[in-house]
Amino acid sequence: MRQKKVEELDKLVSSIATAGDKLPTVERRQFLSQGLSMLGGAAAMVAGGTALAATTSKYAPPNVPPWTKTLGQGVIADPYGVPSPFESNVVRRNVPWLTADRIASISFTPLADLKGIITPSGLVFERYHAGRPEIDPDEHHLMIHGMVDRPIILTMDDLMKFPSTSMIRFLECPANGGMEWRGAQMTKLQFTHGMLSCCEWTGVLLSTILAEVGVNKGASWILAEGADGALMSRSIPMEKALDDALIVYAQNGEALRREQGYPIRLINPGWEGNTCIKWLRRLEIGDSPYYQREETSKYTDLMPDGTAREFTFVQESNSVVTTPSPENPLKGKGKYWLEGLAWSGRGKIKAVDVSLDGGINWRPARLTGMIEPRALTRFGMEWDWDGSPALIQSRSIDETGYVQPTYTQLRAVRGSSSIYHKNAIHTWRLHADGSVTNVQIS
Ligand SMILES: Nc1nc2c(c(=O)[nH]1)N[C@H]1C(S)=C(S)[C@@H](COP(=O)(O)O)O[C@H]1N2
Ligand SMILES: [Mo]
Repeated sequence: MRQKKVEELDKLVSSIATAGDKLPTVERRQFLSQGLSMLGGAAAMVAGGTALAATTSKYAPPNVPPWTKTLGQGVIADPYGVPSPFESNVVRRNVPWLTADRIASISFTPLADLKGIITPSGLVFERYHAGRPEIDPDEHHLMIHGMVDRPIILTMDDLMKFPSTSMIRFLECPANGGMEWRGAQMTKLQFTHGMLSCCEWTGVLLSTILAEVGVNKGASWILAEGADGALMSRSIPMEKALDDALIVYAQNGEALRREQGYPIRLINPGWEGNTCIKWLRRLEIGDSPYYQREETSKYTDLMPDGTAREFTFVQESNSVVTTPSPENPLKGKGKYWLEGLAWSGRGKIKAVDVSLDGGINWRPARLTGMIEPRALTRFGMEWDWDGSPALIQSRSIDETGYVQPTYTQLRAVRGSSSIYHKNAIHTWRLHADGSVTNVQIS
């Protein structure tokens, strides 16, 4: 194993050109390393080999806290349950300078605070092109027409009569991380990777509906259109429609949230979130793409030779460490559970490696919990932090053998003018005081 000293690691932190002229200083990278001051305070005790912080609470055993001496709240204090007030920091947030208003905008999932792989419905990121419409399901319809034998208009009641299925799949905006690509360095994990969520989606396979209407020979594309003011629409290839595209009416066990497209949306598992049309009102079956705004002037990838790639549907494999992260700094040296999320639009995650020295040495992490195709997958690693600065990275490998690229590898193919589909290996710089900042290593 090659060894690297802290000072040498510093050299690895490349200074990428900040296209940040347009970006406020607060979100720019922090260039300077912090002093190597050791962390004071926090007495530690060792239990079962793990260093645990000594509690100073007056309610620690054997003392009895007040909530044990009184009766608690009765049932239905909250007819619809809400998180503890002590969790009030766990909320969606936006980046005000990113969009002109909150109508055509995006909010980000607080990934640093989440556990497991399911994103609670109230924390799923929101992306609107014309705001969130309020739709009465009794007044909502889904029209299916074009190259079909039996065009139909379905009510929501009609839709419920078809066989239903459920799948846990991630949803990611292809612009996730796009600001990093352009040189801005967001200060939090919520903003570097938070255009990402994972839910159990329930509904009717699009293939079931297509069988009902009878697709004509030669039909190869489907236009999916939303009922919002943007009439957001995308062209979906027939292969995806016949594979796993789902018309979704429920999310994490209850009706789809308004933010996610109530009463129905399309989910194209593993594909860019933009194709997952919300408030779905129309499916037109045709024999060529429809070249809508969101697949021509937007959501295409400008390549180094000046051409633009279109229809880059798949979200390639990606990963990020969630602890430590800017939101989850370390509190003194000792044992930790380093963990993160990995995902691939092509299937299951096969392995995740973690580096603590900016990509020089790698060691395998453990995949924990459920491993579903095209779903967020948890990884973790036991780690005894000796208190020295580190450059923490994760690298995912999916079941197709695809390995998450470095920035150098990604830019070699894609150049520097892209926004969408940034899946380069991410680096957190852990400082001696346990704080974590966002840096870029080429
Ligand atoms: N009708 C409609 N569908 C839409 C959008 C929209 O603005 N209108 N935004 C798209 C984009 S760009 C993304 S990334 C996803 C986001 O889904 P979410 O808001 O449920 O996270 O929805 C897509 N579907
Ligand atoms: Mo998006």
